[in-house]
Amino acid sequence: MASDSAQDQVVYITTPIYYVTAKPHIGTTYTTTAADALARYHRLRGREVLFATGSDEHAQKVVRAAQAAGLDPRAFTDRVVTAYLDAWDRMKISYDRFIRTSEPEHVEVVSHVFARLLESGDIYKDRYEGWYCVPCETYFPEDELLEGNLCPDCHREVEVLTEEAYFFRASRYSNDLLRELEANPERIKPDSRRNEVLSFIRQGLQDSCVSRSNQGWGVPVPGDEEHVVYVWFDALINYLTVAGYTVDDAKFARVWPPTIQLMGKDIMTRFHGSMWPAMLMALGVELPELLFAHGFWVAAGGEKISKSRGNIVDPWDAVELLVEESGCTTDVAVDAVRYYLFREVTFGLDGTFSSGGLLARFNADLANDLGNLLNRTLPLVERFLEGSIETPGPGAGELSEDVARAVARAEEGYETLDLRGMLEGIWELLASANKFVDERAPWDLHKAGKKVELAAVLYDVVDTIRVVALMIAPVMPTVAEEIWRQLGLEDLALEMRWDDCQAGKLPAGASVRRGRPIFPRIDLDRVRQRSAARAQQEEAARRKEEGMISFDEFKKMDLRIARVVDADPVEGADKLLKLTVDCGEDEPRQVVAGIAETFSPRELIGESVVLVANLEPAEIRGVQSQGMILAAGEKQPLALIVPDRDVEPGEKVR
Ligand code: ME8
Repeated sequence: MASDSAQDQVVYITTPIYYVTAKPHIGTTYTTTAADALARYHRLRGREVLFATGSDEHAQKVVRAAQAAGLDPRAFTDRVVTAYLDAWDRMKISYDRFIRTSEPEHVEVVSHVFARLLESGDIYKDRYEGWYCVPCETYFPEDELLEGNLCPDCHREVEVLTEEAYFFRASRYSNDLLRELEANPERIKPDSRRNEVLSFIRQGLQDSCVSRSNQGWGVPVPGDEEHVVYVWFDALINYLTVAGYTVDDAKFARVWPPTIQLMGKDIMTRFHGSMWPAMLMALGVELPELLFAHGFWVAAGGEKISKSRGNIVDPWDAVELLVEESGCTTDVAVDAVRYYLFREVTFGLDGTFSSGGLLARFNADLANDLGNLLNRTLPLVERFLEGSIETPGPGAGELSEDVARAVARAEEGYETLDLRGMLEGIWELLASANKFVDERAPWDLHKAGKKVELAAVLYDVVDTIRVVALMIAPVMPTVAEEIWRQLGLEDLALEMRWDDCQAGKLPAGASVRRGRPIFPRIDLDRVRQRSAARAQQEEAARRKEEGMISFDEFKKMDLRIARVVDADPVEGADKLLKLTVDCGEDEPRQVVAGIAETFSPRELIGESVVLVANLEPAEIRGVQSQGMILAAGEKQPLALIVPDRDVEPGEKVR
């Protein structure tokens, strides 16, 4: 971590650069929002931050997605990148740099790196044959494939690819890298991921193929235009480009090495944990201070959520759900989703995304704990202190210890990426503050005329809310600003600074400005009822699709016992008989039945059968038919459906 004393050093935070095949999903949003929260935290501390994210554009799957959309790759990537920028804007992602691998500056750096490694012998030309997964853009050794030659990651079929190619001599750095990582346990986190990386490297790093044949998309290999640089090699270099590598030495000196490189766990071991540091070693460049891999969000049922599997969960759906159910603003809903992502699951472990869980947390943590403290306190300040907070007399500072504990935990959480622990600490403080209001009962102090004590209690509570606003600001920037405004701190032009995360720093003279509740409570019963109704509708639709009918639909059928009183062939139709049946009505009916091949008219007369009595009348071969006789047999009638004992004609069948 860049220390405060290293004034010049920039806190450099990266997310992976994302494949621009579709819009962001919960996974990419997770990484990016986490990076954003960290970037905001460090800025709040007054540190200079370079927070970079971007787009990984030279993948084969991008070319295929472009083809499917009927666009050339450039036009296609332009379009998807716009969708990313828009999504990051809406999710309040405060990146300083959005890098596209198609940028001329990046292309230049990639060419430079490649040429340099060719020169040093760290890249060489050879033939390659291997199992390649096209959707994952990765070669896999045979022993890693799943049965049936399936990709171990996306479970699709892999192909054998043979080509002349360039190789990166990763094997040369295997031992050095292992030694380096073993000596620095803080470089890769969490420990579970670090152990995976270490055991991967202990098997010995293999030289890896870092070029593909040039199909017109990608960075050409310098001096050999028949090849382009492999998309992963190209993509990892983005982190160097952003830092000004080879193009701005002064900047590079200030920015490098990255302070925190965030990613999902699937791209740690093979890429960020081994190929990437080996590349840096080959270039003689310092390794990143921290590589951190978070876990995966899974959909209910344990399935991985990912683009290549097609089960995308759009974070924007979650935002819209909150707006719809609670009536909060879109910006507040964005903050609530951000909060949910870090509160629900320990950063580094897997989690299950559930809209029920999201709504429940909105009510319990945001509307009740945080919203309630604010909404109950401001009216007390208005009523008892004429809306204005002054420097308190003796007796204030009762919550100081709780504040200090939460701040220490939040600081540690932000620094070590324990985002959940950080939020838990803040929520413990909120619980203490709510309890403090209950116990000190400002309304009673007012009644008893204890003015000094009353002012001290309200000062402590408002001051605590101020510190909470500061501490949650990196995760919930809009909410923090709104609280700042309602506390009257915006009017005082008080800047948000982490250094003010201490009890007693609330300046005198703030006039509170009560607003609409930030988190309107959600009626969870109503949500449950509606979702039960929706589930029922969906079930009914599914049944319909499967050919099922409801009981009501069945009840519409008027089935009755009918006695055949007469039966005749239909002229010119071998299969048809014209029956006259008594079904208990005043007049017998005439029914045409396709049973002539199995039954003779004579054997039918006097027989009791089942009639569909409310079938629309029809004319069959010029003969009127008022109903249908039931028979078994799909292609041809095998048997008539008859009652097993005497029943009067007209009796209902049900
Ligand atoms: O990997 N839960 O790009 P990408 C949590 N271009 N995280 C998830 C997830 C889930 N369900 N699904 C995906 C690439 N992720 C490369 C990176 S960097 C030099 C090149 C995470 O668009 C995943 O781990 O496939 C990764 O961090 C990102 O989202 C997906 O990125």
